[in-house]
Amino acid sequence: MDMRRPLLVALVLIVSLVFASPAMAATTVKLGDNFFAPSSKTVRSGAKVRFQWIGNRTHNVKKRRGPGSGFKSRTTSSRGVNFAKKFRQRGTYKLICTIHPETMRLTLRVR
Ligand SMILES: [Cu+2]
Repeated sequence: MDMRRPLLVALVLIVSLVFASPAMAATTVKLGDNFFAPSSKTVRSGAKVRFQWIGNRTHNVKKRRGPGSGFKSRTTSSRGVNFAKKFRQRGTYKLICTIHPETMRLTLRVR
């Protein structure tokens, strides 16, 4: 009997459980020129939010309002995921790009 098969089945089961769990789910918010997409999002407590730069201009992510201590990403024009954060405390977070605070606003609800 091939002993690798049950191991493979167990591995697939573990991987699918991890990805199916809402608390472990990752959400991606894009930073374009000059907007957040989406501009409002609801996630579950414990969710990880990845911030992906897709534009050409310089942006950042800074907490303006919301539970817990403040945070701010680096300011960069480099494309890709430049910032990621787990949100555990429930509430409404107002996030902005300090370079474009009039147009780049994100409302993140953690429930
Ligand atoms: Cu910006």
